Amino acid sequence: MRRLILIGRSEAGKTTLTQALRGERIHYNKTQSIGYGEDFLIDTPGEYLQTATLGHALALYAYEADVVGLLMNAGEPYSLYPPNITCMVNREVIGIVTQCNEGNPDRAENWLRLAGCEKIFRVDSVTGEGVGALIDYLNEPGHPVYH
Ligand SMILES: Nc1nc2c(ncn2[C@@H]2O[C@H](COP(=O)(O)OP(=O)(O)OP(=O)(O)O)[C@@H](O)[C@H]2O)c(=O)[nH]1
Ligand SMILES: [Mg+2]
Repeated sequence: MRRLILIGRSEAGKTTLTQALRGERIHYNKTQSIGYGEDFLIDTPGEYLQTATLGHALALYAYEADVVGLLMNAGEPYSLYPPNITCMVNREVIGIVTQCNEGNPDRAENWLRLAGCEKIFRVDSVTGEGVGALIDYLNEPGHPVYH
Protein backbone atom coordinates (compact mmCIF):
# COMPACT_ATOMS: atom_id res chain seq x y z
CA MET A 1 0.00 0.00 0.00
CA ARG A 2 1.37 3.41 -0.88
CA ARG A 3 2.17 5.79 1.95
CA LEU A 4 0.11 8.98 2.11
CA ILE A 5 1.12 12.21 3.84
CA LEU A 6 -1.77 14.46 4.90
CA ILE A 7 -1.29 18.22 4.63
CA GLY A 8 -3.84 20.93 5.41
CA ARG A 9 -4.58 23.74 7.80
CA SER A 10 -5.64 23.05 11.37
CA GLU A 11 -9.18 21.61 11.49
CA ALA A 12 -8.97 20.50 7.85
CA GLY A 13 -9.70 17.00 9.08
CA LYS A 14 -6.34 15.24 8.65
CA THR A 15 -6.35 13.28 11.90
CA THR A 16 -10.02 12.37 11.56
CA LEU A 17 -9.26 11.02 8.10
CA THR A 18 -6.39 8.91 9.48
CA GLN A 19 -8.86 7.41 11.95
CA ALA A 20 -11.37 6.68 9.18
CA LEU A 21 -8.68 5.16 6.93
CA ARG A 22 -7.42 2.96 9.77
CA GLY A 23 -10.94 1.94 10.80
CA GLU A 24 -10.54 3.49 14.24
CA ARG A 25 -13.18 5.14 16.39
CA ILE A 26 -13.50 8.82 15.44
CA HIS A 27 -12.36 11.06 18.29
CA TYR A 28 -10.78 14.50 18.46
CA ASN A 29 -7.04 14.43 19.02
CA LYS A 30 -5.11 17.63 18.31
CA THR A 31 -1.95 16.91 16.35
CA GLN A 32 1.15 18.30 18.09
CA SER A 33 3.89 16.84 15.92
CA ILE A 34 4.42 14.80 12.78
CA GLY A 35 2.63 11.47 13.21
CA TYR A 36 5.06 9.10 11.59
CA GLY A 37 4.26 5.49 12.33
CA GLU A 38 5.02 2.22 10.67
CA ASP A 39 1.86 2.15 8.57
CA PHE A 40 0.72 3.92 5.40
CA LEU A 41 -0.06 7.35 6.86
CA ILE A 42 1.91 10.43 7.89
CA ASP A 43 -0.21 12.96 9.79
CA THR A 44 1.01 16.56 10.17
CA PRO A 45 0.00 19.51 12.36
CA GLY A 46 -1.96 22.21 10.54
CA GLU A 47 0.40 24.82 11.95
CA TYR A 48 3.15 23.49 9.68
CA LEU A 49 1.15 24.69 6.68
CA GLN A 50 0.02 27.91 8.35
CA THR A 51 3.52 29.01 9.42
CA ALA A 52 5.99 29.79 6.64
CA THR A 53 9.10 28.79 8.60
CA LEU A 54 7.63 25.39 9.49
CA GLY A 55 6.56 24.62 5.91
CA HIS A 56 10.00 23.14 5.21
CA ALA A 57 9.12 20.22 7.46
CA LEU A 58 6.22 19.38 5.15
CA ALA A 59 8.49 19.51 2.11
CA LEU A 60 10.93 17.14 3.85
CA TYR A 61 8.34 14.62 4.98
CA ALA A 62 6.65 14.65 1.57
CA TYR A 63 9.68 12.73 0.35
CA GLU A 64 9.01 10.00 2.92
CA ALA A 65 5.64 9.40 1.27
CA ASP A 66 4.50 7.98 -2.05
CA VAL A 67 1.48 10.24 -2.36
CA VAL A 68 0.92 13.77 -1.03
CA GLY A 69 -2.64 14.60 0.03
CA LEU A 70 -3.64 18.25 0.20
CA LEU A 71 -6.75 18.51 2.36
CA MET A 72 -9.40 21.16 2.41
CA ASN A 73 -12.49 21.15 4.57
CA ALA A 74 -15.54 22.07 2.45
CA GLY A 75 -16.28 24.89 4.89
CA GLU A 76 -12.91 26.64 4.62
CA PRO A 77 -13.38 30.31 3.65
CA TYR A 78 -10.08 30.70 1.77
CA SER A 79 -7.24 28.62 0.41
CA LEU A 80 -3.69 28.53 1.75
CA TYR A 81 -2.38 26.72 -1.32
CA PRO A 82 -0.60 28.82 -3.96
CA PRO A 83 -1.50 28.08 -7.59
CA ASN A 84 0.44 25.10 -8.99
CA ILE A 85 2.17 24.31 -5.69
CA THR A 86 2.06 20.62 -6.64
CA CYS A 87 5.09 21.07 -8.92
CA MET A 88 7.28 21.44 -5.81
CA VAL A 89 7.42 17.67 -5.20
CA ASN A 90 8.10 14.74 -7.47
CA ARG A 91 5.30 12.72 -5.94
CA GLU A 92 1.70 12.29 -6.96
CA VAL A 93 -0.33 15.04 -5.30
CA ILE A 94 -4.04 14.46 -4.74
CA GLY A 95 -6.68 16.78 -3.39
CA ILE A 96 -9.02 15.64 -0.62
CA VAL A 97 -12.19 17.58 0.24
CA THR A 98 -13.24 16.65 3.77
CA GLN A 99 -16.63 17.09 5.46
CA CYS A 100 -17.93 17.01 1.89
CA ASN A 101 -21.63 17.14 2.74
CA GLU A 102 -21.43 20.57 4.32
CA GLY A 103 -20.11 23.98 3.29
CA ASN A 104 -19.10 24.43 -0.33
CA PRO A 105 -17.35 21.28 -1.62
CA ASP A 106 -17.30 22.55 -5.24
CA ARG A 107 -15.39 25.66 -4.19
CA ALA A 108 -12.92 23.58 -2.15
CA GLU A 109 -12.41 21.28 -5.12
CA ASN A 110 -11.76 24.25 -7.41
CA TRP A 111 -9.13 25.60 -5.01
CA LEU A 112 -7.42 22.21 -4.91
CA ARG A 113 -7.45 22.07 -8.72
CA LEU A 114 -5.97 25.57 -8.82
CA ALA A 115 -3.20 24.29 -6.54
CA GLY A 116 -2.46 21.71 -9.22
CA CYS A 117 -4.29 18.61 -8.00
CA GLU A 118 -5.70 16.64 -10.91
CA LYS A 119 -7.26 13.87 -8.87
CA ILE A 120 -9.73 14.88 -6.18
CA PHE A 121 -11.44 12.76 -3.54
CA ARG A 122 -14.46 13.90 -1.58
CA VAL A 123 -14.80 12.29 1.82
CA ASP A 124 -16.76 12.51 5.02
CA SER A 125 -14.55 10.85 7.59
CA VAL A 126 -17.37 10.64 10.15
CA THR A 127 -19.84 8.77 7.93
CA GLY A 128 -17.08 7.01 6.00
CA GLU A 129 -18.28 8.30 2.65
CA GLY A 130 -15.53 8.26 0.02
CA VAL A 131 -12.98 6.68 2.34
CA GLY A 132 -13.08 3.33 0.51
CA ALA A 133 -12.28 5.03 -2.80
CA LEU A 134 -9.18 6.57 -1.25
CA ILE A 135 -8.04 3.21 0.12
CA ASP A 136 -8.59 1.62 -3.29
CA TYR A 137 -6.50 4.36 -4.89
CA LEU A 138 -3.63 3.76 -2.44
CA ASN A 139 -3.78 0.06 -3.23
CA GLU A 140 -3.92 0.57 -7.00
CA PRO A 141 -1.05 -1.17 -8.77
CA GLY A 142 1.13 0.55 -11.34
CA HIS A 143 2.10 3.66 -9.37
CA PRO A 144 5.64 4.46 -8.23
CA VAL A 145 6.50 3.41 -4.67
CA TYR A 146 9.43 5.17 -3.02
CA HIS A 147 9.34 4.14 0.63
N1 LIG B 1 -18.57 15.62 9.89
C1 LIG B 1 -17.24 15.66 9.68
N2 LIG B 1 -16.45 16.23 10.60
C2 LIG B 1 -15.11 16.24 10.37
C3 LIG B 1 -14.56 15.68 9.19
N3 LIG B 1 -13.23 15.86 9.23
C4 LIG B 1 -12.97 16.52 10.39
N4 LIG B 1 -14.10 16.74 11.08
C5 LIG B 1 -14.19 17.42 12.39
O1 LIG B 1 -13.36 18.58 12.37
C6 LIG B 1 -12.64 18.72 13.59
C7 LIG B 1 -11.16 18.84 13.32
O2 LIG B 1 -10.68 17.65 12.72
P1 LIG B 1 -9.18 17.15 12.88
O3 LIG B 1 -9.10 15.85 12.13
O4 LIG B 1 -8.70 17.13 14.27
O5 LIG B 1 -8.38 18.28 12.08
P2 LIG B 1 -6.81 18.33 11.78
O6 LIG B 1 -6.66 18.72 10.36
O7 LIG B 1 -6.15 17.07 12.18
O8 LIG B 1 -6.33 19.52 12.70
P3 LIG B 1 -4.86 19.77 13.40
O9 LIG B 1 -4.47 18.52 14.12
O10 LIG B 1 -5.10 20.93 14.29
O11 LIG B 1 -3.92 20.10 12.28
C8 LIG B 1 -13.00 17.50 14.45
O12 LIG B 1 -13.95 17.90 15.42
C9 LIG B 1 -13.62 16.51 13.48
O13 LIG B 1 -14.59 15.72 14.07
C10 LIG B 1 -15.43 15.07 8.24
O14 LIG B 1 -15.04 14.55 7.18
N5 LIG B 1 -16.77 15.10 8.53
MG1 LIG C 1 -4.66 16.64 13.45
